[in-house]
Amino acid sequence: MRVFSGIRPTGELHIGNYLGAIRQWIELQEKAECVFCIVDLHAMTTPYKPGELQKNIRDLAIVYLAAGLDPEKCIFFVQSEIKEHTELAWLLGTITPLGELKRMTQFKEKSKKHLEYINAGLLNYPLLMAADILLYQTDAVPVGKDQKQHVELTKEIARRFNNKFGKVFKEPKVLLPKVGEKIMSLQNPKKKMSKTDGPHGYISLFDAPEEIKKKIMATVTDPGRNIRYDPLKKPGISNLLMIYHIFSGEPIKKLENDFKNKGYAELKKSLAKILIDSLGLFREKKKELDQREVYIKEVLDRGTKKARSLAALTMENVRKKMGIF
Ligand code: AQP
Repeated sequence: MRVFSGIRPTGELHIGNYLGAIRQWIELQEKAECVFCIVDLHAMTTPYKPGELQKNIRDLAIVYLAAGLDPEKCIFFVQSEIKEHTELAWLLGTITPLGELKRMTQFKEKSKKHLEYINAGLLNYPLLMAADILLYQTDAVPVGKDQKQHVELTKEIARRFNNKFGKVFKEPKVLLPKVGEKIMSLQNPKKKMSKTDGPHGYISLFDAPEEIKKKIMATVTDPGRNIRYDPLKKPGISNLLMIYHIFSGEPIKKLENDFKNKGYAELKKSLAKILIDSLGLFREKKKELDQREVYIKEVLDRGTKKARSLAALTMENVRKKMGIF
């Protein structure tokens, strides 16, 4: 089975990115051929600082390594290093109706969020994502729930291409985590946790213990004192219980019981401790990797070489089928 996924180098990674995507990747690298990308071209579709992009790419490579991805078991590389991604995205655009791109939830949400920056790249994001996935003959794409719609569109595009020009692409399926597919913002539990929403809404994988404690204690919760998992009526507390459950391994029912006659503050204090302990390892590994510039470059270069040969094979086939050889 071939697996592909990627993350935008747009800043600090948070526990939502970890639980929705990376945690699945770590399991998958043991049983599938995995290709994990740092999708820098996607990062340019929302406001960004060119002077910070290279640092963000390097930091994301460190996250991949610190989280436990093993470059001996999977390929990882930077998207813009392989020109086939943009070439295929263009070609896929010629067979994709405009209406399908306009109805994508991410396009609508990000257009609302960045009114001054509604660029064509944002609209075409799913085409580039489809190219990323289809170039590697991907069977499965492990992502959080917010990206499900894009993977479904990719499948549709692959099917349309194969019907029109002859079979080239596999039709990929989406892989959502069993739990944690959508971790909510700490400041607004009705919205998903997001890197670009400001640091108070998320816990970064590298936050210091005192920051973790401060952010968890300041989490927006719900009226009342009852600690009960009910995402509709109690979105704030349910989000905290879900995070607690995944990091501690304790069933939610047991947590509800343990905190039955205790207040929200008790739950928050205990969760902060769990997070501080769980994320301690990331911080240590990051410190070590920060000193290993040459190694990180080598890992990415090696990944680029492997990915490039896979991408070139698919592209040769696409070009032939579309009549541009
Ligand atoms: N809150 C979340 N819960 C579960 N999974 C999540 N993902 C993102 N947020 C959550 C998953 O993380 C992967 C990487 O996402 P991305 O950086 O490529 O883009 P994104 O979905 O736009 O992530 P952010 O954090 O919201 O970043 P910004 O603020 O830059 O847009 C994906 O698999 C995603 O599903």
